Amino acid sequence: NPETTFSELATLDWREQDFSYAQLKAHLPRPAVNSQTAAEAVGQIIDDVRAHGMQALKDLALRFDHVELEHTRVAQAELDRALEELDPQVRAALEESIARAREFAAAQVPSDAVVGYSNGGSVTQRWVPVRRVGLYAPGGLAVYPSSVIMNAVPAQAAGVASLALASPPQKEFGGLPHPTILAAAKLLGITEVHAMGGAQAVAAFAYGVEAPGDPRGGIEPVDVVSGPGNVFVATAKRLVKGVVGIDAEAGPTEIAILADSTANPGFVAADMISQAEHDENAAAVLVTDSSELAAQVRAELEVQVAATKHSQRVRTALGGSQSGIILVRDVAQGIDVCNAYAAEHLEIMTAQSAQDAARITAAGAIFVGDFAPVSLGDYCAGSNHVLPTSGTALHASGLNVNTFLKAIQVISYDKAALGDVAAHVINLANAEDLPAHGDAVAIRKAI
Ligand code: HSO
Ligand code: ZN
Repeated sequence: NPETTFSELATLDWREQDFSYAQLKAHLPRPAVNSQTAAEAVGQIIDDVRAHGMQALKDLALRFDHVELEHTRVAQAELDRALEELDPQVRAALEESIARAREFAAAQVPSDAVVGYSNGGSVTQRWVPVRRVGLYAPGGLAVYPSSVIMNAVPAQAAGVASLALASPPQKEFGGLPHPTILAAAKLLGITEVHAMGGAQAVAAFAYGVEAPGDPRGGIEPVDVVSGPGNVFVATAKRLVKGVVGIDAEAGPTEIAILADSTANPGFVAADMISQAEHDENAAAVLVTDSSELAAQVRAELEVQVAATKHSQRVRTALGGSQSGIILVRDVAQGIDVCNAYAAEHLEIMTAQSAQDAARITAAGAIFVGDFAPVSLGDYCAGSNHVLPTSGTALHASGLNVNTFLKAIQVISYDKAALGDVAAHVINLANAEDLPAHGDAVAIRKAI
């Protein structure tokens, strides 16, 4: 029945197309590029925080958050209270999410790599955590305690000794960050929480804030700033990159689904809506070789979108140029499309979902089969939900323990071991016209 089909979603019929990889990339549904930049305003805020420290943070809290702060640092008693007042069901869910994420993060910790060469030469790759991490949790419209978990757990598993959390002060909570954010921090064992938001929070973490004579102290500079945020936070992270490390810039969320005629259209539609509900700019793309499934999904969307709470937002996201249904000849072509798209989240609901998943070479995370929806991964699968968006999964990874580790290579050679390769070093040094390099070996009389 054509009246019950969801008409907002575009269809791209590629069954007859033989796109090259480059053509595929050019034709994939992507958001219209947004060249708007907040760089100038953000640059001024960063300069202000560097010049005026805590006073700037207070002034900016008044200007942007309409809150009078005495200090950014949240008292321990407030963290305790937030956890005491947390809904027990939400607490139990956060605890399960933390336990699963911790188990998986612990398993990711890499071991040192050691190679011994003849005569006692060896090189070791040693993994060392960064000293301190500043984690940002947005406030206002998006309050995601789950993102506090996703950022903090891998940092803790990496062995980062010092972890600070920033979240914007909220007028309706007496100038404190949102209570669920505070409760999540308490559950995670984060004791240093600052009521600061936006670009100023990123600047305070990157450069530190001195507060001489203040009993609550200043803010120590961090080595890595991670966590999601609005355009100001994202711009600030880009501007301080290099001074500190940052996690990937995660843009609006994306779901791609590779499905064949065996997929359940109700599940497919529900999962598309689940990510479209985040943002009007969210992307939902269905890749299928079954025009029957495509029609059934449209019918499901018609019913489910009408019934969902954030219906208008979902309609806008599904109706945007970044969303659509791509019809392919067969699952093999579908896999090529998905590998070029490099979705943040890719679901595979095909007859051979595990085998098809094994052929995926680019995705932030892959959800295999009928019972692994993205929302499981958003909260409680054990995997991380901070994942590369807008095709950056072609080269980038989701947040994991490695984000917070550095590899240091350690070289140990004795005289005999150096003697084995001394002539080669000298010959290469001469070939590069850098004879002093060779002299540094020769002076050791290793040849
Ligand atoms: N799907 C989002 C993460 C999230 N979902 C947080 C719910 N809360 C980006 O991966
Ligand atoms: Zn989500």
